Amino acid sequence: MKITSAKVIVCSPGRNFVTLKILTDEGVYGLGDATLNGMEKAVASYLENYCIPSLIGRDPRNTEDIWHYFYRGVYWRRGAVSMTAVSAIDMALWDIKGKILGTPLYNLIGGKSREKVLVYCHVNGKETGEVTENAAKAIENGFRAVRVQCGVPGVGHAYGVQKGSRAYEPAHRGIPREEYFDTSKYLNFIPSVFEKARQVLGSDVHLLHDVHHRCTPVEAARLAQELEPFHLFWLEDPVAGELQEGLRMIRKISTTPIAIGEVFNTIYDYTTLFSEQLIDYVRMPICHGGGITHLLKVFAMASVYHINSGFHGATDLSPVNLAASIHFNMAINNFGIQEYMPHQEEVNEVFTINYVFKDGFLNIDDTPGTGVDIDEKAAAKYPYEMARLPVNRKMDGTMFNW
Ligand code: EZ4
Ligand code: CO
Repeated sequence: MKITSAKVIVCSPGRNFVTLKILTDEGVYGLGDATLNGMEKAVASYLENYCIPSLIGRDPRNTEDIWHYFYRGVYWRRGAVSMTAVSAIDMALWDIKGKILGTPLYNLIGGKSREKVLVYCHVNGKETGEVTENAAKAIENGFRAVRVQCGVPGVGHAYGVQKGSRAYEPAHRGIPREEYFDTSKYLNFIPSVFEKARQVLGSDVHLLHDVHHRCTPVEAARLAQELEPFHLFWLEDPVAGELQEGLRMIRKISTTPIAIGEVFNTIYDYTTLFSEQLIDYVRMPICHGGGITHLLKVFAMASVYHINSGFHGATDLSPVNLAASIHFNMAINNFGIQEYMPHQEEVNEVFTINYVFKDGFLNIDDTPGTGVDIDEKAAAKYPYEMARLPVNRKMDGTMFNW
């Protein structure tokens, strides 16, 4: 069996997506998600100009060798752009493997450890009352876990909080916007939101919060400690992760569980975090973290240290990635939770999906491979348009040093 060609499909049904399609001499093809929010064309170019030419003629069943070819075989290892490309190639090859063997992806990586996957949704609002109302609605709609973000008094635009009634989307068309943030106002305010949320929502629902790396270690430790009485499921990205040792201070001071890694891309970002048990959940998604092949290794190592999955699943990751995440979560023992934000309607014109949300869980069917398909004609109706994530400054204009 041989790879005969591959193409990169860039489209923008409401937001930009990059999809890799690998075709074979047996007529079977596989799909991988290569979307990197705000850097789509960089990944597309790396795939088209450098990766695809050396994929042609290889046997697509050799997922392990091909992974090492594109990771260790390349002099300039790691980095978000190249790892997104490696991930997309790997996902597409596992999709092909499932299709030729006639079985869903989860069967290739351990079978079912559970029947369905617990998810959390996003809830936010401009002020505490709106947030708790929206959370109550989410719980009524079946969610058992909600991520709570709230506007901060005195801060014009808090990242992670949607504007008006539009679907939440942190990237904006054109060059990056510059936004302003005040960590001290944020730290003073956020514990009161969770106090109110627990009063209104009770203790059963899982509450999560995303700091989006906006604290120093000592600030994050204070926040984790002050949130302790409200028993969060997790506190996400409390600090930027480049300095793994920075997590030590948070751990020493608080029992609030920690999730990190949506911007990480290899196991080497986690070695200290795992071996010193500084975190509880791994956020690194299939489409940025080296695909199925690499994440199987990451989660084998994580399981030794009682660390579970908590994959990134915002709407800037395509349905191909979400389906792969569900398969992965179905199969591994150390599953934690999956982030789930439903995609906009237009996205479903382009991608056919094989998963469904019910009563707080995502369920996936037994279509062979990953089970998601792309309609290239529909994709062509939505051409790419540049959109970037914001740049952040302190209130006095200083670039943040998180
Ligand atoms: O900011 O996906 O946990 N979710 C998040 C997301 C990220 C975006 C960045 O592309 O932090 O909202
Ligand atoms: Co996040």
